[in-house]
Amino acid sequence: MNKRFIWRAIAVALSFTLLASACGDDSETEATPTTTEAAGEDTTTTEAAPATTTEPGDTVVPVQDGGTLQAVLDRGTLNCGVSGAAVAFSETQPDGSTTGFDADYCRAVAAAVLGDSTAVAFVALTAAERFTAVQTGDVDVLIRNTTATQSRDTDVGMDFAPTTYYDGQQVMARESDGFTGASGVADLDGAVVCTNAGTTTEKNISDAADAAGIDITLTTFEDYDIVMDNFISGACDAVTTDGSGLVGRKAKQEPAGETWWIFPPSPLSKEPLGPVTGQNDSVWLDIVTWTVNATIIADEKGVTSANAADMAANPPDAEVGRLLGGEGEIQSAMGLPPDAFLNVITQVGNYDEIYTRNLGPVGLTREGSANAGWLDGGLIYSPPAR
Ligand SMILES: N[C@@H](CCC(=O)N[C@@H](CS)C(=O)NCC(=O)O)C(=O)O
Repeated sequence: MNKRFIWRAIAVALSFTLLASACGDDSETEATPTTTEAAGEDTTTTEAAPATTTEPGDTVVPVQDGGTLQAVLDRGTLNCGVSGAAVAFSETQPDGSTTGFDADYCRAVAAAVLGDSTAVAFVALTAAERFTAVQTGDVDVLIRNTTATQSRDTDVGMDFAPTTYYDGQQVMARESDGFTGASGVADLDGAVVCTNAGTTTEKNISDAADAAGIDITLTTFEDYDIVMDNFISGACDAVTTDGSGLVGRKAKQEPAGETWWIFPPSPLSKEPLGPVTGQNDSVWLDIVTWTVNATIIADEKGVTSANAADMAANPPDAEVGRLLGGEGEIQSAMGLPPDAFLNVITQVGNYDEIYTRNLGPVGLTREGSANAGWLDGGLIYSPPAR
């Protein structure tokens, strides 16, 4: 290990020991399918999927029980899992309200289902807590900087709606520590690198350090606020998470007179972030999926919160007419009212409005990024409302 970092490794080990009892188990805590089944018995908002065994040759009937939709309609409120501490994505404000890009997607789902974007109960969850909350039905949907991965989709008991933000993991360190111009994991040899537990982040950085043939001290905390406290105090040489998270934290927390360097340009990983639902409620997954798609189609077609009502009355083309509830509407097939997506766009806005309002202020621009629309060279694309 590089000697200039050894004292920091000792300091962070001590601070970590002190914090461990307050933060609980900081080890990888993604819940297992066993947890899902046990916790599912307690759920009041979703029915656990029946245990089935499929033999070769069996006809597989997709589960379409609509349980979550009915639970939300009966309750009159959407329980939406967020971070509450993710800058520009979901931040709990001093007055108790929740703001941000992810929070607005919670509002969009509430507008689609309940006709009221304010009918949301935000549930702040740490990364380590979030999957159990989906599996048990404590939240109807999780919209919390969550990366879609194969194992989360297939093994952890969850389903993923379309990506709302294409991200990638990056690293941030102090320029005064000599990291100016650092561009790769190899520059972290001997460093104390901190992140939060229960994330793709902790696994990716270990893999990247191994691949680069360097030694790092990786320390995880349950809460990203504590990660940043340790970075600011100097106990961590570098922090790592989704690039959007680092940009947000730099915008909000960089002390005057100090410069934090975000290693450019290649991310360590792909982190496609999007909403998550409990497994095997295909009606509910359709609703969340098409709510996201509706915001993307509206963006592509120039339908905004300001003009959606006019566009509904005089649609510029048949797809916009269908999307906004006119003749040929297809929202009813999901159990939604025909004007569900008109409510989404008028009350919350299209994709660009949601993005620009929340992510623009911290400097996350769409132009030239994967989050540009597909017609502008980006990846934001929806299948047609047909
Ligand atoms: N996208 C990754 C990381 C998610 C994550 O926890 N990101 C951090 C940094 S943006 C975060 O949300 N922090 C806020 C918090 O801990 O509440 C994952 O799904 O595992």
